[in-house]
Amino acid sequence: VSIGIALEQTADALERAHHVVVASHVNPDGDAVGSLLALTHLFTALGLAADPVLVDGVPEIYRWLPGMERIQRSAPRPDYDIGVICDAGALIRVGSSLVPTFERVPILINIDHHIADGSFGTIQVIDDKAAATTELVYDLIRLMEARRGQTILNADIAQCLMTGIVTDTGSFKYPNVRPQTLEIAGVLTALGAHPAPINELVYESRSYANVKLLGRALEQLQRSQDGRVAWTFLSKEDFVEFNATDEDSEGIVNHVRAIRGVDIAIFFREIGGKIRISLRARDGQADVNKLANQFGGGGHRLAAGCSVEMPLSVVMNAVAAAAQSQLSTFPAS
Ligand SMILES: [Mn+2]
Repeated sequence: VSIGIALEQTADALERAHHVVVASHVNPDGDAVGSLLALTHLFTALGLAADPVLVDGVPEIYRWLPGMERIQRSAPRPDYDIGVICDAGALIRVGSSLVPTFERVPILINIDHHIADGSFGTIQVIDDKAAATTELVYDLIRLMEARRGQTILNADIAQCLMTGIVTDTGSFKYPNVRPQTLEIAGVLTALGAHPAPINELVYESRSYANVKLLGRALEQLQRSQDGRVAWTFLSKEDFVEFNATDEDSEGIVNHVRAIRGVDIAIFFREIGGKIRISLRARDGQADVNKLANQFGGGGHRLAAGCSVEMPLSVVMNAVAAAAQSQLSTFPAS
C-alpha cells in the first residue's frame, strides 16, 4: 500500500471515529512524544476524544511540550473506536500493559518510519525514508486540513513536530535528512518552532547527574582490538552513587559513537535487574537493528536498543562479540 493511500484510509477512519487512543513506545524519545502529542492535537481539532498514553510517562527533557499534561500511563477507557500507534516499530513496544487495549480496537493505525518485520495494524502509514514519524504526522495533518478546509497546524503542533525531527536527525546531522525534512522544518520554523531553542531544551539542559554519569561512562570505555566496536557501561552502583535514573544516561552512547574508527557503539546499563542496551552505528554497512534483533530488541539501522536479563559482564561479552562478528563480514567504513 502506498503511503498516500494509507493516509487517505487513515483520514476516512478518523472521519467516522469518536474515541481514539494514541500511544508510542516504552522509553520514549523526542519523536515518540512529539508524534504522540501532534496526533493528539490533530484529533482534538477534528472534534474527537483522544487519550494519549505512554506507559513510561514523559521524560523530563520533553515536559515542556504543549499538551504533555494530557499524557497518561494507562488507557482511561476500556474501549475505543480507533487505536493509533506511532513510532513504535512493533505492537509490543507500547508496553505489555497496554497491548490488550490495542488488541481490542476495531481499527488499528500504525504510523511509523521503522522498518518492521511483520508490521502490524489495520492501516499502515509506514515510510522508512521519513527522517521522523512526525514527518508522516505532518502529511496527515495537511491532508485533514485539505479535506476539512480547516487550518489545524499551529504553533503548538509545530513544536511537537519539530521536536521529532530535531531528535531523530541528531539536530539535522544524520544521513536520514532528506529535502522534505528541511521543507517541513522550514514551514515549522515559520510557525515559531525554531530548532535552536528545542535543541537547547533537549540537549543542553542536562542534569548534573547526567554529566557525572557521562564522566564515569567515559572512564569505563573499552574497544575491540581493531577499534571498530567501542562500548561502555554503567552499573547499578554507578546510578546509586550519583542518585541518578536511566533518564540521566540519555545521550551518552553518542560520545562512544563519535570515536574515530568506530562502526558500532554500545552502551550498557544495569537498571531494575535488567541490562538496557543502546546501539548506534556509523553510516555505512553496519546495521544495529539486526544486532538488536539478535537480543530481542529492535530499532533502525543506525540506532536501536534491547533489554536482557543476564549478568552485566555476560551481556557485554555477548553483544560486543556479536557486533564484531557482524563487522567481520565487510571492511571498515
Ligand atoms: Mn522515530
